[in-house]
Amino acid sequence: MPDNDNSQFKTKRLKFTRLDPDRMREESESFLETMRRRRSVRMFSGDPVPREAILNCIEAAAQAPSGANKQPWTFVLITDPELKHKIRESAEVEERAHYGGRAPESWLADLAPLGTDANKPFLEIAPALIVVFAQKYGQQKDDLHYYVNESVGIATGFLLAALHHAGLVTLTHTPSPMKFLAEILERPENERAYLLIPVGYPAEGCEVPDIDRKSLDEVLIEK
Ligand code: IYR
Repeated sequence: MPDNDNSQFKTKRLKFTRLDPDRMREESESFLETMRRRRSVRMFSGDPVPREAILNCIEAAAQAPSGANKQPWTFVLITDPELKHKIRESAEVEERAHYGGRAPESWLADLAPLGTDANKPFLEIAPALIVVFAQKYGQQKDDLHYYVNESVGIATGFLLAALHHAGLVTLTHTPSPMKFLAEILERPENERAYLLIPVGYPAEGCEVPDIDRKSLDEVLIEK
């Protein structure tokens, strides 16, 4: 077989409708307004969330592009209170170390405007947690995966946008190290926890840090 064997390259017609420029502007503006309202939330209500909606959001995330279409992700949806409790306990062990001296002073100073600390009650209060796992390789070690961080990052972005669009709030939580998640959730050797995402509704009177995003001029260079 030649090195660049094209016999597996099959195509199908792309489904695509062009939008007229006015409509395109409107759609993009409306999406921008929606995304502007997204905030990381740490004060959750315990109200349950519709499971179907979360499953749709996870399926939307799984539409992300990935290196060689390997789709190197697994999403674990946790609603069991006992598992949430275990995750909170283990996360807080790491976080106490982080805030109690493991993180350099400069890092803690950067976190000050966010008001975060080692207590993570939201890990039990939020009705659902989604843990995104990155698959370092496939079922076998010789089933290689490519651009795993990029692929899983894109899928996670889709997931956060989908959950927000569905009317739910999320937090991107990164207890570090996150090894305990693979252990508690009994994930196989090829998977590493990428992000822990509490999902739900904001608590009554929920407050968020008074911080802003950079303006377009600060993030855009046009040539
Ligand atoms: N993982 C810790 C610390 C933390 C780190 C960063 I960078 C943040 O943006 C926020 C928190 C925690 O979750 O508290």
